[in-house]
Amino acid sequence: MGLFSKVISTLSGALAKTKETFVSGLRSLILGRKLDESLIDDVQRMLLEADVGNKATARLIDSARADFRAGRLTESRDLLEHLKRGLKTMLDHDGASGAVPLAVAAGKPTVCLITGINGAGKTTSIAKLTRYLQDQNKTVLLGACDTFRAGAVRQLEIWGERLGVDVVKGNPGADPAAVAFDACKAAIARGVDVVIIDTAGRLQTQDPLMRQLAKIKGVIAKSIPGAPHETLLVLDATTGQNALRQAEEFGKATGTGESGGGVTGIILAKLDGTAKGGVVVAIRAATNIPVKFIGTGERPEDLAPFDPDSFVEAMFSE
Ligand SMILES: Nc1nc2c(ncn2[C@@H]2O[C@H](COP(=O)(O)OP(=O)(O)OP(=O)(O)O)[C@@H](O)[C@H]2O)c(=O)[nH]1
Ligand SMILES: [Mg+2]
Repeated sequence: MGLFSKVISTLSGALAKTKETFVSGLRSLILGRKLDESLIDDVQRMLLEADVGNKATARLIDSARADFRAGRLTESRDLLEHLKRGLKTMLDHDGASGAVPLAVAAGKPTVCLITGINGAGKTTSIAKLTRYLQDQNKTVLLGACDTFRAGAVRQLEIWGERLGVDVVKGNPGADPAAVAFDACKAAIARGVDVVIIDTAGRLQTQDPLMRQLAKIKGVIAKSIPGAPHETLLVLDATTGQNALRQAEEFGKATGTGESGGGVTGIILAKLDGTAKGGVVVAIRAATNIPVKFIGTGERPEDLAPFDPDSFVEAMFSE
């Protein structure tokens, strides 16, 4: 089996539930029926039910309808191919195909700040990201800046022990920005490649906590110019349209774009076990934040760079 097909078959297993509702549903809806306006209406409804979102659904359906009316799309089985192509094009970031890579700082270390709401999968995703970076022969240091939740530091330390990476921590209740500062300092002193900063869960509507996040960022930027190089928002795919709203609102609340500010990428966790995988399409259509990784389980190896082509192939594979 080639590398591409291996990736697809692994992904395909993780996406089983999404495939069941989304693609199998589409297939049984479309195949065997005549292609007409009412079939296109039914497909539209199905895409919305699969959490693909209003914007993305409108784009896919408008283009299918236009092609149907112009006589370019005549067979129902071609509609499936049309949707597949449309999804791939829509998921490509800024017209470029392939996964959007993690930023790499010009000098060491690269700083990745991890944020998201409570229980989204931040700490577990950090463990997975660590494993991913280790597989690329990068050295990693973790900063335990969730000084809020009892047990959060210990949870990160346990991952650190398992993965063989050091964790910088403060006293319980310590200022998370001070811990972030210490982590950056230690990373510079030890010459590690990447420092990953864990933070407490917060809602984008909690002003004091959002200000605290800004303070953490400010301190990181002061100790390492240009950092954090990545601010990764972890979203829980099982929450469907809620995850989409968080992407939109966290993006706004933290600003967008320039280095050191804004959400630079999304880790979409818990894609396994959910039928709402279509949300990745909704996020892509509604925000300009690239989904950089997808989480497909609770083990360190259950993380994959988000590659639109293999994702769509896996979704449509039988
Ligand atoms: N199935 C599955 N479970 C996951 C995935 N990612 C995280 N989890 C589980 O989700 C739960 C919460 O994960 P955490 O990593 O602790 O989440 P968090 O965002 O750090 O939570 P707080 O620190 O409390 O805000 C844990 O039980 C994880 O094992 C995933 O990709 N798939
Ligand atoms: Mg956590």
